[in-house]
Amino acid sequence: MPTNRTFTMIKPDAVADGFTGPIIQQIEAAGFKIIALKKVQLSSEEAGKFYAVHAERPFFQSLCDYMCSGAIIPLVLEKENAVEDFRQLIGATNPAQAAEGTIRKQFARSLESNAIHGSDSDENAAIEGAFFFTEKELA
Ligand code: RTP
Ligand code: MG
Repeated sequence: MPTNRTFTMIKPDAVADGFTGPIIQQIEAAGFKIIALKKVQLSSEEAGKFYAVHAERPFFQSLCDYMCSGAIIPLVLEKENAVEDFRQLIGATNPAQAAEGTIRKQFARSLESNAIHGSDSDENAAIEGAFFFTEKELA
């Protein structure tokens, strides 16, 4: 995947709360182009695989239970400086600490149910995008 791309998921809390539309609107208004988008429900096993980097953390099981508790919307996005700019747009992991106007500040419920994911590096964006989408879907 080119380095001007990032990967995101609208998480189960935000999908259930009816915030998919407003969140996508803000993503596009911030200059990100949607390359790929779908709606899926993760199995517990898939959630564990996606968040394998956190396998030793105390919140891992709870995170996996949450991530497969309802539908999610994975997307691949394109913009110059995509990874960094998208992390700015979504705000801090804990919505209580997220800056005003960020997506997590506006739409997240809690530290765990924090509305949206954003890849933390170009390398992980490519890995995470390939987790959900085929090469053809990303072309
Ligand atoms: P993400 O990967 O989802 O974009 O979030 P992040 O980089 O801001 O945060 P990260 O440290 O990668 O954590 C992944 C997700 O795990 C949940 N979490 N729960 N209970 C807790 O202490 C805790 N800490 C993190 C959140 O859903 C977080 O986004
Ligand atoms: Mg992370």
